[in-house]
Amino acid sequence: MANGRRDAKDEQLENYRVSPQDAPLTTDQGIQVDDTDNSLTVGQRGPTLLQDFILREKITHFDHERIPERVVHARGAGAYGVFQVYGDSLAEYTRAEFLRDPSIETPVFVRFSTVAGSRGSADTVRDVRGFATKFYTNQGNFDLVGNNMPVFFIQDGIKFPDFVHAVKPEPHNEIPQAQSAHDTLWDFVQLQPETIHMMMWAMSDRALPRSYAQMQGFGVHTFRLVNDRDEATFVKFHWKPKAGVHSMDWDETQKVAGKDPDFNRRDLWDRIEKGNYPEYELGVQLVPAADEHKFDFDLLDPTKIIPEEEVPVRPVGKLVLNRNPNNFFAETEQVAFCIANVVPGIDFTDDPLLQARIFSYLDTQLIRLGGPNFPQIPVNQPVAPVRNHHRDGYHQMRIDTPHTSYHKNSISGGCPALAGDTAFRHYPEQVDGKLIRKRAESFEDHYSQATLFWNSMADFEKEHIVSAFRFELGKVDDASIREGVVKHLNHVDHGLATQVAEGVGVPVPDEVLPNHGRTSPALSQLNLVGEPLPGRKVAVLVADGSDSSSIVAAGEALATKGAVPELLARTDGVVQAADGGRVEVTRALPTMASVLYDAILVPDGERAADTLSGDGLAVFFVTEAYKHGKPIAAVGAGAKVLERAGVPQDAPGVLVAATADESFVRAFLDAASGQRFWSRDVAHIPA
Ligand code: HDE
Repeated sequence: MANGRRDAKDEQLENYRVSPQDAPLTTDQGIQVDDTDNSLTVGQRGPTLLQDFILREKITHFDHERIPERVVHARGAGAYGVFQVYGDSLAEYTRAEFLRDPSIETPVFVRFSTVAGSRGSADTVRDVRGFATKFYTNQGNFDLVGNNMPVFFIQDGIKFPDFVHAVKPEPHNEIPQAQSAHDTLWDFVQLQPETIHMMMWAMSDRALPRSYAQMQGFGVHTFRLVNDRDEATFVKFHWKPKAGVHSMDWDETQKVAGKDPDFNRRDLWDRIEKGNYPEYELGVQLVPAADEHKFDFDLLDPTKIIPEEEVPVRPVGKLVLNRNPNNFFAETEQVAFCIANVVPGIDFTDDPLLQARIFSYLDTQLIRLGGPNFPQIPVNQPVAPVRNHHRDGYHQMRIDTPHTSYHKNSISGGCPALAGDTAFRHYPEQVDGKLIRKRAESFEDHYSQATLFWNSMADFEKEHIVSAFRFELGKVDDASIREGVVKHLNHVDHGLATQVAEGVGVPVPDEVLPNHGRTSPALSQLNLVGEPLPGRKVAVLVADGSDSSSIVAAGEALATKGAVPELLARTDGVVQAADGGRVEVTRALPTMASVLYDAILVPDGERAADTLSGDGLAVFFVTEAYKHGKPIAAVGAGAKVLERAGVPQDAPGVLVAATADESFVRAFLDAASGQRFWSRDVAHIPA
């Protein structure tokens, strides 16, 4: 492990890691090979021979390298880690040992993803993010396959293919890639009002996470915890990031998609390599079985949250991601999550979306990973022992030695024997009813919680939501679809509908529908700041003549807090500091862009400030960062660069000081620790 200690999963994987450094190259058959650059030919310019098994094997293997990408969530990044509960407070609710016993460290693998884009699409698109966790518990694998938004687009899994077909690129020309701003998605939305609550989340800043370490995770469905006495408690699972919930600016995300399409993937990798391990707290909302019908929504409806103000989230444990995979394909691509993977003490509910998922995930792995033995792929193997009578199939890795492969048997002494009390048992739910195809009436209110979300947003969050709807619907060619969506928004909030209608050229709805006025403060990112400094990237703009004392003072303070200062100059190499010393440049300015950083510092130094003020790239760097609400600081002569960039010195989040003294550094760290400074007036700044 990254912290020097091996967990059970890491030890298991060690048996599969291959690194043939000092031994000669071989074929797959172990035959040593001395030339892998030239085919076997007749004479120097003659034909290549069919008998060249080295050529044939190399090409054949290459031809078969690809497997189907995931039908959704194709683009992702993963990491290993460890989960541990804080205490035994869940012992009365669940038989799951990893949730009851604080002495157990459970290894995990987490895969984050976007939903709509292909495997090679950009990270920073407007989309939901997957947050899937495989717990390798001592009672078997538990997969919590969640998202960074607590609700979903549809209520019944039978609609999933329709939804995915609508959001994916359109079938005739496969345009647009990884974007929801097109006719088919919004046509689906206008005809399926159950999507509206989720669309509010998808149009909010939650869809533009700055980092996988800075987004919440949600199990979405209501699950059950089941105790030793087979009593059940309803549960919603939450992940709360220690680094807080932070997002990017829409304009910024679009630029990052070009400047660094791997932005979130790289960020996750770098954080772990640098020891800035992403941390999340597991929280649970518990609802006693007797309270099932106490809410003004249905607990089984996955388009609804349980507001935290009604049922608080109890923090119960901690997840730390501390090791990067060794091989993307073997681990991150081949990991197979399955919502049906539950352990004793965790059970499903009758949520119709959840029920379809229980089928879908296993089914999809059969085609994606090519047969029923995918649980034997190293990343998927439980650390709990596996013994059963499943046999054969493509890619069988086990050599089962018994002469029997059936139960019951006497020949193998009845082995493996059936488990006793430790076996998985479903909650003995009482169910009775007629077979029907009809959505429950209790699932019919599609707007109240969308309104709750809207009401709970800070002003800047509301502005971003309006702009997002305007952008997305603005890309929809069919005006009747734009109008249809606006009519639904009118049920959410008339003000919202009016602003969107005005932006997309459709009539403002006449009817002013009432807004219930309720809020849930826990929904606003303003209240979810956390400890964001570790992993934040700070650009320090330097040139010959920069003052090294301000670079060192700010740089050291930032690095102590886990932030990552990078020195950018026109060219790579070194710059000569004002005191004659040499300052090493981290990256050349033309290879980077302000959108790849969280904050900017321009150190003191007359000559350097003159050079930077005359460099369009450096000036634009600062202007753009200002537009995106980032903290900007200048020391001494560095203020000239800000002036040239049109950055008002009295604007929120702009710091100018004569020297990089302690109070300046403290103020800069403070500014870099909050949300962005969204209140800046930036209308005059070109995109
Ligand atoms: Fe998924 N989903 N999903 N989904 N989902 C898949 O499984 C599906 C849903 C989620 O990193 C697929 O292995 C159906 C909700 C994540 O590998 C597939 C329905 C939530 C991931 C599938 C849903 C999710 C997937 C594609 C409606 C949040 C990525 C490849 C009934 C709670 C896992 C795969 C990873 C992946 C089906 C709805 C989250 C096709 C049928 C709700 C994070 O099986």
